[in-house]
Amino acid sequence: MKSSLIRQRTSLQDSILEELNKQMAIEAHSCAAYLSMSAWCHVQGLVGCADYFKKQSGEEREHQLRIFDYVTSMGALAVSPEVRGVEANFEGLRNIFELALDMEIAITERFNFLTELCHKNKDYQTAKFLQWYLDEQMEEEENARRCLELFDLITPANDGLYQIDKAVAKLNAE
Ligand code: OFO
Repeated sequence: MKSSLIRQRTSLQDSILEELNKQMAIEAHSCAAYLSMSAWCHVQGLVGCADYFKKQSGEEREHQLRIFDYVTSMGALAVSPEVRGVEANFEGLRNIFELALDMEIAITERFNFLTELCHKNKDYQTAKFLQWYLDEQMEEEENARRCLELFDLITPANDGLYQIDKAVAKLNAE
């Protein structure tokens, strides 16, 4: 490869690059996990929830690519992640909602950690880039929490599941 084609790394420090690549892998895992939840909902006939989780999956892919674009635009190497350990079977819809909320809370904690790391290393540019994710996580956690609330508000007998499915479908439109 001609050396003129190799881009110079700029201000992105190794420790931050490593964590951003790790975060891309986490977003890719969330993307696959939501798609798996969507598939499960589909075979249960819960099409509203299936559409909701499919949309969530697409958003996680966008989150991954946003980091990919940032890392590459900084002249550093973005690593395309391998995705493993995606659950395909679930105990029920409530279990899925609980897993989704846990996943989003864990991701919020990751972005808090990443932002703190940037401040410690005086990388204010990446800290600014991460602010979008912190805002996004508030919304993601709120939706995941709302799904669980719906489950508790509407008795999950058979007709209750139908109502939950319709109510979750509306979250997509908001
Ligand atoms: Fe990308 O973690 Fe949810 O939003």
